[in-house]
Amino acid sequence: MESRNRTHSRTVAAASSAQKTAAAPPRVAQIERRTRETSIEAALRLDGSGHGEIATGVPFLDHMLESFARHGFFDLRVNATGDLHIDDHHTVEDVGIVLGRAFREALGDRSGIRRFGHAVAPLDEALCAATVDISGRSYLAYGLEIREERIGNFQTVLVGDFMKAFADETGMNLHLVMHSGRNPHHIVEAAFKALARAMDQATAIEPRLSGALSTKGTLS
Ligand SMILES: [Mn+2]
Repeated sequence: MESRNRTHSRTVAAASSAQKTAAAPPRVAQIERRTRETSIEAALRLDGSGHGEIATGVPFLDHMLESFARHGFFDLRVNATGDLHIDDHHTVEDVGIVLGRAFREALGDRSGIRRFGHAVAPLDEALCAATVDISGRSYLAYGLEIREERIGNFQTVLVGDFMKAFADETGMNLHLVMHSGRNPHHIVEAAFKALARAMDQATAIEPRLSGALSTKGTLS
């Protein structure tokens, strides 16, 4: 009797989890945004394998977004053309906007997601932490203190502009904390890796959860 019950409950559990898998639509988004300053297309798959195809015209940003896709296990394609003859500012900020919109769209009403994520990543002497709450409220606390004005040709001040745009458009609280660091390339790359890992956690489906992880009952 006891063993029959166990068999029965296993069968029910297997059937309901198979149903869940079959019913879940892919969490993807495709975004296009064109202004007089930039033209950007992005495709995002949250449950990906870490494949990045990034061509923004800003090589350092490409490098950071490749790393972000890889370490967050997101499949991410970004194509951008912008007014780089002026400087990189519009392109970097607008890529942040489009990436945020892609996350917002792929997450839908945010039901079922773990919502919070936290990760710390080192790169040699640099150690940076990212903490996110994909709550629908946007806030950026930006704690990267970079003395150097540039990484190659890339203006380090643009990292903050990118993060602000990304947090605003995703609709999330984002805290970036720098514990240590000297080399600006290392600092920014450690921050992007921490961000990737935190976003991977926060966007993951929590199997114990039905609906939105909020006492208000909604995150949309
Ligand atoms: Mn690097």
